[in-house]
Amino acid sequence: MSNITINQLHMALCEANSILLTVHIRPDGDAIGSMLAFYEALIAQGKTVHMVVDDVIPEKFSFLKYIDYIHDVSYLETNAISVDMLMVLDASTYERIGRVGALCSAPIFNIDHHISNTKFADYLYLKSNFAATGEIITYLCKEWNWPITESMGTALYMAIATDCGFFKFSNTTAHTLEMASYCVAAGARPNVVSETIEAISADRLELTKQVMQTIGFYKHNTVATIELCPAVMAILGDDTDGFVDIIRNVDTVDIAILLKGESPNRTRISLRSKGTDVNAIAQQFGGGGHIRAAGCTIMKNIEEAKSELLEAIG
Ligand SMILES: [Mn+2]
Repeated sequence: MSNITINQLHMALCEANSILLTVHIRPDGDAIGSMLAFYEALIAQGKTVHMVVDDVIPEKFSFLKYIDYIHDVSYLETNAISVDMLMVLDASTYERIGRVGALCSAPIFNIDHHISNTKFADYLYLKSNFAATGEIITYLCKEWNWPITESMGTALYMAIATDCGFFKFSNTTAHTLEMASYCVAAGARPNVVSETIEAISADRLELTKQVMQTIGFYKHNTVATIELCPAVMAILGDDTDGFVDIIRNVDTVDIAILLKGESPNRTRISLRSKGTDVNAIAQQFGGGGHIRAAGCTIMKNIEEAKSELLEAIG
C-alpha cells in the first residue's frame, strides 16, 4: 500500500483508459452520490467506465442521473471485463466491497475519508478530515478543472449532505460548506435533495411510533439506546436511517446507540456521539468508522449486545 498525492492520483487517472468504479456494500448517499458524479466526470475525460456494486441500490436514489447504469456484481461474472484500474470509493476495508474485489484483478485505488481505513488498496488517497467522499470528489474536480454539471452537483451535494447530517454534525467544516456551495452553484437544489432523501411514508411513521417504545436511557441520560428487533428489521431492510437521530437529539445525550437485530444472535450497532470517541468503542468489537460515528457487529442478541456495549463505554 502507498498513500498517493493528488498529483499522483491525477496522473494515474490520466493514464488509465478503463476504470471500474465500486463502493461499499449497504451503499449510502455518500457512496452512491460520489460514484455517480465520478462516473460522469471520468466519462467526460474520455474514459471507459463501469460501475458495479455487490448489493441492491436503495430506491430513494432513483432520482439521480446514471443510477440505472450501476450493475450488480453478476455483471463481472457474466462479462469478461478487463480494466486498468479498480477505483474504490468511500470503503474503508476490502471486505466492504463484497465480491467485486475477487472478480477484478486490476490495481486497486481507494478514495476515502474514514479514519479507520485499513489501507487495503494498492494506492490510497485518504482525507480523514473531510466529512464525505463527495467532498473529496468535489475538491478533486475543482483542483483539476473538471466541469461539475448539474447532475454531478446534485449527486455530490447529496453525498456531502447525507454524511454530515445535512451540515449539522461536527464533521461539517468551512471546507465542507465550500464544496457544497460549488455543488449548489452547479445546479444542485438543497430543498429537492432533502425532500427526496428524507421523505418517509405513513407506514414508516407508524413503525417509528412502535420503535420509539424501545428507547432507553443510561448513565445519567448521557447514553441512549433504540432497538430494531429482527421482526422490524425484516420490514425495514437496510432503510434504517433516522432512528439514531431521534435519541441523538436529546439534550443530555452524548452517545446514541442504534441496535439492529439481524438475527436472534447477531446485532449490528450504529454509534453516534457528540464528544466521545466511538470509533475506539466500535474497534473493541471489531468495527470502526469515524470518531463521532462508527459501527460494529456483535454476535449476541440485542439485550446482550446492549449490556456489553454499556460495559465497554464504562
Ligand atoms: Mn462516507
